[in-house]
Amino acid sequence: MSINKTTDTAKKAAAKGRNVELGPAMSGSEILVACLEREGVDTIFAYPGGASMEIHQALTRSRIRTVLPRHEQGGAFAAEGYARATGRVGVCMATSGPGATNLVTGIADAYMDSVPLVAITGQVPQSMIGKSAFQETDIYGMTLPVVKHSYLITDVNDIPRITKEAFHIAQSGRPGPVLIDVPKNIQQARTQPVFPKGVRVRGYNPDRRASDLELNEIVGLIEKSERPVLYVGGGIITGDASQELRQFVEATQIPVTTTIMGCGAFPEEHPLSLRWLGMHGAAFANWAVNGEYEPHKNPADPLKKIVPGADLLLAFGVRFDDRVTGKVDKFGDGATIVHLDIDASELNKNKVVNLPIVGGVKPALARLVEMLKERPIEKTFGAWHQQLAAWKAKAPFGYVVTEEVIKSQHMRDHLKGRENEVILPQMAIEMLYELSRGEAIITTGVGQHQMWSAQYYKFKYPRQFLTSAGLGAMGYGYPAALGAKVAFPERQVVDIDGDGSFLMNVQELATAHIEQIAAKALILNNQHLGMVMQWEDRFYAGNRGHTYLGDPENRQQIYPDYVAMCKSFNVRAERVMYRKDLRAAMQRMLDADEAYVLDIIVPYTEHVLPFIPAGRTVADMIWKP
Ligand SMILES: Cc1ncc(C[n+]2csc(CCOP(=O)(O)OP(=O)(O)O)c2C)c(N)n1
Ligand SMILES: [Mg+2]
Repeated sequence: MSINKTTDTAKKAAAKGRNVELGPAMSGSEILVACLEREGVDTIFAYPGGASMEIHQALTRSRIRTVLPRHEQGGAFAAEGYARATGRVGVCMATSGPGATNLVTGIADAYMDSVPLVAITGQVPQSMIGKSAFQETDIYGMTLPVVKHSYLITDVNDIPRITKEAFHIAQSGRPGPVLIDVPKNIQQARTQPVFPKGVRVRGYNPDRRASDLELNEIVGLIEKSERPVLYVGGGIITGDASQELRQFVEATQIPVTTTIMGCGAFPEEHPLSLRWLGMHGAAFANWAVNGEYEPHKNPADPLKKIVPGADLLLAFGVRFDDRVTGKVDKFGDGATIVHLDIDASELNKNKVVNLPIVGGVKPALARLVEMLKERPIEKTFGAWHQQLAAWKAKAPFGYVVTEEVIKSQHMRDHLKGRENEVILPQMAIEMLYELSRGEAIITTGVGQHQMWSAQYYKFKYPRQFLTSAGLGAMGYGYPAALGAKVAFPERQVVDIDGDGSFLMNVQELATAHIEQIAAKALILNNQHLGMVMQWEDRFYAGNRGHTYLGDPENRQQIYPDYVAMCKSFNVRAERVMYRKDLRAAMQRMLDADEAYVLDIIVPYTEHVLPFIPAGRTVADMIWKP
């Protein structure tokens, strides 16, 4: 056992009663697990291998629950699901090489959507690094562009400090993923650990606050405005500011639209909710922000605004993502834009705004509410609310069962003479909303079903809708549901998935069964990569470029057979074809106290509407069903 200078100093510090705890001598692996325990970690999603099995050995002696996913990507997504549902750090772990690279998509996802994640990877022994050793990959280098921070541990004595910093960095300020790469010799080295109680990272100051001067300016802008709109996002949820947002909205009567990341940040049934905006968002939200234009057939035609949109856009905890803005210079072009964000690097990045403010949304909204008590807004924005009501009435989310659907070969193949009993994907989600009374935690894959989930399930609470928004990673839904269900065993957790997305992490059915995690999956099975197919229909004259998922030799059959597949995993499942059977089947799924898959056969001919084609403006929005 070697105790180096760091430890000696720290030991002395401990002896002097400084803010540290001195542990008994143990291995690096044991120290790491002890650190996780001190961070309050109750669950880790971890898949072992040669370079991480030492840590698994230590985990067997810990009270931390280790969930064994059946693929590291599933483990990373599950950790994210846990983190998004709780707001606490999600923890996943993998071995070096392929185990580590399998985590990368999850890490990138956490980065894009600001999810607090600590990803631990085993690494080959330090003496082997750089020698193309068996299962060596430079995971530190590979993940550099998609982490908030990362560490390669080179001294066993650094484990407590690094772990403490990693958790602090992952969850403070704008949350994100932190990677800790641990060489095997460090895991095996022994020392007497010194656990710090506090943490300070030089140069890192996540607690930024807007000044009163800046906030006063916002109040002044509201007083001058006739048509204000709040455009809020995931920052409200990660910043735990929903309560303050609601108070601010009620004090000002300013309507709220959210990003997809922000779904649930403000109750979607509230009269001042404009639901979510952007490419597939509510037409009325897009008009509220941008104004209504004369329908625009040809991108070269001049734009003609017929009703003005917002004159003040309060962009709080958002990042002007292209799926929200479309053609960015036209976005909110009639408005004075205030952008408030904890991450200074987001300000003036995608959109140059009139008033950029660095600061956390929670303290800013709380302070604004206080200021408004002393200086209430005199206006009630009556005319603006009337205009918004007119837009809501003109273009609510809606769908119709068309002749095209009923007469399609696909429906004739599968419904066999009872095509009138067709289930549209939108209907299934509406029914889930009704039967779960809007209380379920919803996860999704990526595609049309994801957009319809956000449209037809109305979210009441923050952390209720867990979706891969920025990265758009298919395969996210079911493992994320497992993570959320582990965190909240008493709540209903339902993955609304696509057949393509579900198949990407289908192995996690084994995790669900073996670990007894009762997450449900509702597959909207259209036998296609529906969202890509929609673009084919709109922009490539319907030419199918490898978007059919069924068996081309046998189009009458649903392929693959998810019910048979679930059977092999010992997971309960049933297939529903006809509308008359849907309600009872869905109720059976919701009532089950174990994992359950409902495979719902739906047409592939539906398109998600509204639709603003990428890079275009609200004038190009297709919204009539
Ligand atoms: C990992 C990954 N690969 C490819 C894509 C591109 N992509 C976006 S949506 C989509 C189709 C998804 O199909 P499905 O899960 O069945 O959902 P649907 O659109 O049919 O509802 C594809 C292939 C992606 N988002 N993620
Ligand atoms: Mg599909």
